[in-house]
Amino acid sequence: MAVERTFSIIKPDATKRNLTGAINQKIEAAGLRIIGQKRIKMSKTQAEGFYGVHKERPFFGSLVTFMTSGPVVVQVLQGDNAVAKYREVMGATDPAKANAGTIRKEFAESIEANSVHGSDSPENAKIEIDFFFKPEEIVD
Ligand code: FUP
Repeated sequence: MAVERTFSIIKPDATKRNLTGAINQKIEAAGLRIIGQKRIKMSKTQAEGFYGVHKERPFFGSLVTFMTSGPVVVQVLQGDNAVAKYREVMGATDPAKANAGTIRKEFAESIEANSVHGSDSPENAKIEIDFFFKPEEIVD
């Protein structure tokens, strides 16, 4: 299986409740290595750019407000099949539909405040990693 990278965000609802370590534990337990990580406050411009694909959706404004409401931890994860594997560890977007043991089932508050983001394809992973990380900030 191919070694892959994916992009992750630990969202404001999770950093606020001191869940960074608990989430990282689930990431690492799944065999994914955290090869880049920094805690930032996302700007409105960054949040609007990052979620640009959703700009016509009714929840866009609220999502941007939420993502800029507190610190986030942006991460680069590496491992076999990292994109699909992290999506499994995260669980469904809506925590009510997420499988037992997933991050969103255990920690998410709502479909918006759902604790984590993970890229949905290797192509988007590269775009998202490049959006937030300089090459020298990733050490594998
Ligand atoms: P996911 O890939 O699981 O993060 O889900 P999406 O790309 O469909 O959605 C991105 C983000 O938009 C979600 F994490 C939260 C937000 N969202 C809402 O706030 N309301 C919705 O009905 C759907 C998504």
